Amino acid sequence: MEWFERRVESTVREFRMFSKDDRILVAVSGGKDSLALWQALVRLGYNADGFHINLGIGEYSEISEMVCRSFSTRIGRPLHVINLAEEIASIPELKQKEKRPACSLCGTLKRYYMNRKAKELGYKVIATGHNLDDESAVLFSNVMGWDLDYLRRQYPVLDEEGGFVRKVKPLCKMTEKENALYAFLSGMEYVEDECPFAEGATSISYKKLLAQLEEESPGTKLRFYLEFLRKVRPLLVEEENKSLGVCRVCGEPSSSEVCAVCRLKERVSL
Ligand code: Q46
Ligand code: ZN
Repeated sequence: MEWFERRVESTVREFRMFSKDDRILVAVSGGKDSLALWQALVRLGYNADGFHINLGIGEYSEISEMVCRSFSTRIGRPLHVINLAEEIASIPELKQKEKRPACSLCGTLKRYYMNRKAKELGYKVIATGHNLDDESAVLFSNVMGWDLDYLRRQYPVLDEEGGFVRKVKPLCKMTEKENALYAFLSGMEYVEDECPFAEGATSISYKKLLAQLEEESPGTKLRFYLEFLRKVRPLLVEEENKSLGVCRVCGEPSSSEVCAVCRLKERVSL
């Protein structure tokens, strides 16, 4: 556990994610990664509170919220909860109305409300529990399509910019296994079931491939990810300078006149 926490701390320092004076909002789903992150940050003396979005996905969401609430009590830090059904509509409802994959809607909405609430509540930084397995799988898939915009944005720190709160991934060097072990050793209760919509995620096949490579040659994942950060990403950043506007309706950052969530809201309220 000490090793884990030291490694989280050194990652935070290496990428200059935040300091002990910053107010940090940790996005928690109820799964082991995000709860491990929250606990590690608190134990390291960071000023970190939790934020949970109830997605309205039946029993899965009910249990997730409960787990987050009891974890918040356990570590003695406040948890902010919002309910998607109250803000706009639940994920299953939106999927029905929009005929779009649940995860793409869910991703947009999580990003939006996380950012919005962080600002409303006065937090300077949003921390998420993305791990090395997640990051290397996403990198793999972006490399397969040579998606330069996505590649450029793939960094464990996204600075505050044009209405976006700073976003960080302090577990980017930890594997899922390490997070699970930390959670286990802490005697933590977390949600083991996956979201019922998780099945079709394309990143799963990349995770499998990477796991196979890792098995044959340990360290592959970490090398793949860190060498990208060190050697390739700086080249991509150099020639980038895209400016974002703000949504005419809600004032959140958006590349179009009315942001995706406000357009969605308009459609579902018809
Ligand atoms: S919660 Fe949301 Fe995930 Fe469920 S609907 Fe898809 S994106 S799988 S991290
Ligand atoms: Zn908007």
